[in-house]
Amino acid sequence: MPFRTGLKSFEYDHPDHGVADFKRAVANKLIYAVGKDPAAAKPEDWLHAAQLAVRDQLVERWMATTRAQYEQDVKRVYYLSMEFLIGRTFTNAMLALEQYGNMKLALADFGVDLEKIGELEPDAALGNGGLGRLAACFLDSMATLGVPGFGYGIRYEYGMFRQTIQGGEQIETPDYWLTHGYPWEFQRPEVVWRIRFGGRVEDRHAFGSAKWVDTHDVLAMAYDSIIPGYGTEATNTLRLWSAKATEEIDLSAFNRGSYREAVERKNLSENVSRVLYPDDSTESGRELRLHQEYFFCSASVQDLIHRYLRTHDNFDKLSDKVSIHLNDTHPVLAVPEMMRLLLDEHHLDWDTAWGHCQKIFSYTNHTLMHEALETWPVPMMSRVLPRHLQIIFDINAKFMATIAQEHSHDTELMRRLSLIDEGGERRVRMAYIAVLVSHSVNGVSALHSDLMVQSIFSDFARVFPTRFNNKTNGVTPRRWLAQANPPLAALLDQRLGRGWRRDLSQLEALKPMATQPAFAAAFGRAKRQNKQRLATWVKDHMGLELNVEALFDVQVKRIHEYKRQLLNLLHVVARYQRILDDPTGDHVPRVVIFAGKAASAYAMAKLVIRLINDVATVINNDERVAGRLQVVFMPNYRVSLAEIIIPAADLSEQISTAGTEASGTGNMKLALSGALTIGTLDGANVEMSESVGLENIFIFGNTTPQVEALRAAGYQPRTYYDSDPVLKRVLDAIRDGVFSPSEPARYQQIFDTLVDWGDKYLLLADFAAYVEAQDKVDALYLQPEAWIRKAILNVAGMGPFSSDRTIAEYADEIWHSKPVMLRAGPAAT
Ligand code: 26V
Repeated sequence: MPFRTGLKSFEYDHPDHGVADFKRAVANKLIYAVGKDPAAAKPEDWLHAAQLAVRDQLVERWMATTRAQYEQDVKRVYYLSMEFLIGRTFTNAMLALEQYGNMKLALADFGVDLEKIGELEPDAALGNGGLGRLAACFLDSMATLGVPGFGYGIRYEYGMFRQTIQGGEQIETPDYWLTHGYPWEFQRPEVVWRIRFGGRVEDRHAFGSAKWVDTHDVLAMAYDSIIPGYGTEATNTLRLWSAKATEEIDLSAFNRGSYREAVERKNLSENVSRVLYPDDSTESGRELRLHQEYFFCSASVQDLIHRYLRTHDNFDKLSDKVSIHLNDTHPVLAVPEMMRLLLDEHHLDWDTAWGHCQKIFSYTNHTLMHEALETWPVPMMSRVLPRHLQIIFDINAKFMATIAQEHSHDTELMRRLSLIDEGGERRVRMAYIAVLVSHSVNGVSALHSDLMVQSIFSDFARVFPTRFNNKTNGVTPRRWLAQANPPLAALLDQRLGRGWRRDLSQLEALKPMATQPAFAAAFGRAKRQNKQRLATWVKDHMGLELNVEALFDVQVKRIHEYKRQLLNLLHVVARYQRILDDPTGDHVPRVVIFAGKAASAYAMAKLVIRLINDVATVINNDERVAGRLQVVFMPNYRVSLAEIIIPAADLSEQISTAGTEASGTGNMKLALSGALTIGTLDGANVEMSESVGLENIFIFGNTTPQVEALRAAGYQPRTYYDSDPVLKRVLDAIRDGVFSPSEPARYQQIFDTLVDWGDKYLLLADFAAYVEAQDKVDALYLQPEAWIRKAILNVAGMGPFSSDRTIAEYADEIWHSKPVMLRAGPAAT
C-alpha cells in the first residue's frame, strides 16, 4: 500500500516560516544541498538555496494533499496538455505561501536582494502561447479550489525558442532551460512506462483484442513538480514525461560491437522529448510530433490506470474516479490508447471499454483556424501506431453504422462525419475523434463556442446537440495581479482587503471608488510606477529612453496575420505622417509597444516583425516627432516579460479580425491591470465589453456577420486603398521603401498581400474605423481623470475573468469532481 500507517516514529524537521527559520533554512541549503561556502556563493547559488528552502515548505502540504486524495478515493481530473507555459516559480511559490516578506528579510540579512536573484530564474517555457499559458493558469486555479487535478505533459529539454532581433529580423536560438537544473521538480526514476512504436499487429479480433508485436520501444520517466494552491493547504502535481532509451536497445547494439550505433540509437529514442514544437496554429505533419503526442498520452494513460487499480480491482468505477480532459486535439491519442489498454491488456469487451471512454473524456477546442485542425496521414499512422489505427477504424465503423441507420444511409452526411477524411490522401481527423468520444466539447468564449457549432462541428452539433458548451477562459489573479502588479495589489489590499486573490468578483466593490479623487490619484500613481519600471527595463536592455508621460499602447501576443499587428502598424505610420504634416499641433504623445514571437517557418509573420523594427528605427530617430511618438519591439516575449509589460499598459490592443481569435487571455490580463481595450468584437472581448460597459472600452470594426457578408460579396481591398487618402499614403510609404531605404522593395509583398492579393484578414476594411477609435483614445487621454475612472471601471469589471471561475465551471459541469478535504476542512474554504 502506498501510504503506510506503521511509521509512527518517523520524525523529520517541519519547516517553519519565520524570518529566522528562513535564514537557517537558506544557510543549510546553501551549504548542504548546493555545496557552497557562503563566502564564495554567487547570486545563482543563493537563488538555488532559497528555492530549495521554499520548496521544503510546499512538500508537506503536497504529501498531505496526495494522501488525502488517496484516502478519500476522490475523483481525479487529469488535464492532458502538450504545453504548460509556467514561467517562473520562485516568487509565485512564496506568494502562495504568504512568505514573500519573510524571505525578503531573511535574504537581506545575508546581503542578498530577493528581487535581483528572482530575475535570474529562467522561465519554464514549455508552451507556445495562449493554450499553454491557459493550462498553467488552470493548474493554479485547480490547486486553489482544491480540485484534485493532475497535469500531464512533456518535459521538453528545449522549450520555446529564444528570440533575438538582429538587423530588425527575428533570430531563433535554442532555449536550453535546464543548465542549472530545475529545482522545482522531483525526478521519479521508478515511475517509468514502456512506450511502443511501429511493429505489427497479430491475432486481431474485429472490435476486440489484438497483439501488438515487434515494436521499437522508448521509456517515459516521470518528473513531478508541486503546484501550490493559494490560501489553502491543497497542492497538486504536474507530472511531465521525459524519454529514456530502453536498456535493450543499447545492449543489443553493444553486443553487436557497435558502440557508436548504440549511442546514436539511444539519442534517437530520447529525441522524443527533446524539443517543443515552436509552431502556433500551423499544421505541421512532422512524424516526430506524432511520436511526441503518443509518447505522453500513452505514459499518462498507463499511469492513471495504474493509480486507479491500486485501490480498485475492476473497472466498474473507472468513470466515477477518473476524468480526462483533452487540451485541444494534441492529446487525442489518449483515446485509442485507453481503448487498447482496456481491450488488449485488461480484456474488456468493446462496448464496455467504449462506454467507459465516453464517460471519462472531455475536450476543449482552442481554434477555428483551418490550418490548425490536426489531421494525420493514414499511412504515417499505420507505420507508427498500427494498432491505434485499427482501433480508430473500428470506432469509425461503429459510428458510421449508427449514422447510416439513424439518417437513412445519407452518404453525404457520413462522408462529412467520418473520422477519416477520404478527399485526397486519407487522413485521420483528430478533432472528430475528440468530439465523438467526449461527453462535453467546449469552446473558450461565448462567441467562439457559437461559431464552433456553426462551422467546424456543425454536423456533429446536429447529431449530438447536448454535447457542446462554452467555458469562457480566465486568468489567475495570483500571477497576473498579485505577483505582476505589486503597486495595484497593495492599493486593492488597502481598499478591499486581501480576499480578491481567491474571489476576484470582489473587484466589483471598486465601482463606487472610481469617482473618489483620492482613490483615482492612488490608482494613477500605481500605473505610473509600473510605467517607470517598464521604462527602466527598456533603458537597461535596449538603451532606449521612453517618455513615461506618453500613453503606453501595447500589443503583446504571438505574431500572426489574423491578430493584425500590421493594422496597428498602419495606424502608427498614419500617426507619424500626421505629426509630420502638422509639427506644431497638439499631438497626444504615445509609446507603441510590440512584443511576440513568429513561428520559425511563418515568413509573413517574420516580415511583419522586420517592418515593425524598421518603422521603429525611422520614427525613433526622427527629431521631428521626438517625445510624441516612439515605437518599441521588445525581444523575446515570454511570461516573465509579460509580467513587466502588462501592468504598464494604458491601452490594450485586441484587434483580431472578428471571428478569428478564439478567446484571448492577454486581453483579460491587460484590463485587470487597468489598461483600456481598443478591440474588435472578437473572442472574449465581447464578454469583456459587456462586463465593463460599452462606454468604457473602444470597440471598432466589422463584426463577425459583417466580415462574413464582406467576404460573401467578394471583398475588394483595393477599393479602400483607392478611396481613403490616409490609407493610401500609409501603404505607399511602406511599398516605396520609406522604412527600408537601403532596400526599397523589401515590403512590396506586404503591400501586395493587402491591396492586390485579397487581404485575407480585412485590415483595409477596418482601417478607417480603427483610426477613428484611436482618435477617441487620444481625446480621452487628454482628460486624465476621465481616463483613470474608466481604467478603474475596467479593473472592477474583471471579476468574471478569473480562471477560478472558469475552473469552478469545468469542475461542476464537465468533470463533476469534488474538492479534496484537508485537516482544516474542505480545501476550497
Ligand atoms: C497548434 C500547433 C500545431 C502544430 C505545432 C504546435 C502547435 C501548437 C499549438 C497549436 C494550437 C494553438 C491554439 C491556441 O493556442 N489557441 C489559443 O488558445 C487560447 C486559450 O484558449 C485562446 O485564448 C486564444 O484565442 C487561441 O488562439
